[in-house]
Amino acid sequence: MKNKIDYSLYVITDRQLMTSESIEQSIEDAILGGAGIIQIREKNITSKEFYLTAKNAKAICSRLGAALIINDRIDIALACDADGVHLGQKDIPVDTARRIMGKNAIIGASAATVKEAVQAQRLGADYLGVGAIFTTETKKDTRSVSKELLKDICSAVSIPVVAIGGINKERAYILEGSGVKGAAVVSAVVAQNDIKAAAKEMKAEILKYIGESL
Ligand code: TZP
Ligand code: MG
Repeated sequence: MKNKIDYSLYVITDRQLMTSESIEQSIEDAILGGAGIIQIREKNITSKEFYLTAKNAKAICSRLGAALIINDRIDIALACDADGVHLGQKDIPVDTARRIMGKNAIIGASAATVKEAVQAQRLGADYLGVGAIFTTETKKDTRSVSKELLKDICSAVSIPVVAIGGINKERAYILEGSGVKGAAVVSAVVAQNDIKAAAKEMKAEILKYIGESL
């Protein structure tokens, strides 16, 4: 799984913003629209609810051939046999997560500076989420990353980088020439009326600017 992830369209769930009846439906529709990697991001539910959602999500991702990443929670990722975990600068360190999860887990890290990016790679991260590229209503405590800095980060590391923060169809142009392997989006997909169609259109836009074909 780990070596053949399609990072081009990375969709992150959001219970508050989603137009679907359930997280599971958001995930299924996003994958059917072309997402190769899904992250479940939950901030306000119980561990039990998180686990049950993640377990259902894992079954959907396995059936449809997408990777499942859990935000923050190594315990939930292990419990539901997810493909990996995504860690911010305030979460458990990447090398510690690696020790707990093993070599096959996909460990992603957030970085907003070259120093953080290089450090995350050195500690064993498999990919980086870099942003916020644009201001976004979806997450309050973001740091801003310019196109220049995004490029510098991509040049400084050899692992895949995905851009995040306020990226939508109209703003996918920012990816051009940056060196990213894709974009991670919340509202541009899960907050749209037709999640599957939004994912399909978003993926086409991303591929147009990162220079890969569908
Ligand atoms: N991390 C940095 S920005 C962001 C996260 C989780 C939110 C991205 O959401 P959107 O709706 O794609 O701007
Ligand atoms: Mg986090």
